[in-house]
Amino acid sequence: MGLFSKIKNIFNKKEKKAAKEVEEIKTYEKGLEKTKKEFVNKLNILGIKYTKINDDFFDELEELLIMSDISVETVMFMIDKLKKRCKEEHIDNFDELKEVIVDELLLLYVDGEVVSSSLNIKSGELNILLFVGVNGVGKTTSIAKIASKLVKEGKRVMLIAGDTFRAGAVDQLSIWADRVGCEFYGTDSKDPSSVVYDGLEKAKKDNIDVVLIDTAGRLQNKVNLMKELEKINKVINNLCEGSLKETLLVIDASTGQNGIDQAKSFKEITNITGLILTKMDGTAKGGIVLSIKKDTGIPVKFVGFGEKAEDLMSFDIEKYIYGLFKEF
Ligand SMILES: Nc1nc2c(ncn2[C@@H]2O[C@H](COP(=O)(O)OP(=O)(O)OP(=O)(O)O)[C@@H](O)[C@H]2O)c(=O)[nH]1
Ligand SMILES: [Mg+2]
Repeated sequence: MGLFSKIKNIFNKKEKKAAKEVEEIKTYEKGLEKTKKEFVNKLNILGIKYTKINDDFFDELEELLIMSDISVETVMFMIDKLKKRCKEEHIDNFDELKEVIVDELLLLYVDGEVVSSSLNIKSGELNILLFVGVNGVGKTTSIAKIASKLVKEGKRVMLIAGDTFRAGAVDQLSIWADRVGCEFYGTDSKDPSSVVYDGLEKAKKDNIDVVLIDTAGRLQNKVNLMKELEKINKVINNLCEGSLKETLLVIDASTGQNGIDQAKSFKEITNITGLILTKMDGTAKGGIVLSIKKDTGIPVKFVGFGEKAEDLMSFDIEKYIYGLFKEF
């Protein structure tokens, strides 16, 4: 039995069990509707066109995978692997190949590792989460959504408004802090690293468990952005050595390959520990999840399926694969 069949069996059983699990699976399915329509339906059409697998089939499959925003390099790797398995396992029809395709897509992400999507948060100490990403991708709302989850878990949470560039950014975060019911520090009369300094002093005094720091997305160029993040990192290190647990890069999934390029650029600037892929609900480019870890080496920690707090989900590769290929 292939990996996907095993996952399907587990989830079919799960659907009869925990209500929370069922809700989560539904959110994945709904959030992936557009990707399913574009990608999975087209795969099925390919299967109708080619009942027997041949080179033309693989050419079209290659094209479809590239169109789904999986990088060319990864697609080539995947096609080679599929061809090899077809030969070795004597697969010559689409129905048999289907399962192999899904398994290989899953393996693209997992790649022999145990990939954890949970945040590196330790109890009994200060944990700092830094959020970075270009403008408009969903940094501030992701912070609010994650803060809301942490507050519900009973943690003392503080948001720090390190975006002092965009007019209204400090107020936006402060409103979120009120809504979520957590502490807040911010002022736009200082530069970001001073705000982070003062905010962290307050967090230490107030015995905060988790601090989430918002940053600006619209620094004119890479050098400026690098300098700013360097300064913020220095402040965190000087004041709270060992407390920076995650630097999370937020990416708008609908930007596809461009998002992967952003991840590569940010990786050069700072130590990114996890990705948040937002706006999956609005795009057919949900396949980006599968190749982004292979292309960048960074795991996906959260995926965003909508604007509500519960639409930001801890990333679960099995739920993702199931949501996408359930009826495949
Ligand atoms: N549909 C959908 N919308 C989202 C999602 N995540 C964020 N958004 C929306 O995207 C818009 C921008 O979000 P922000 O959180 O302000 O983005 P930002 O990165 O902080 O933007 P700047 O501060 O301007 O750099 C908001 O209208 C959000 O509601 C998602 O997963 N799905
Ligand atoms: Mg923002």
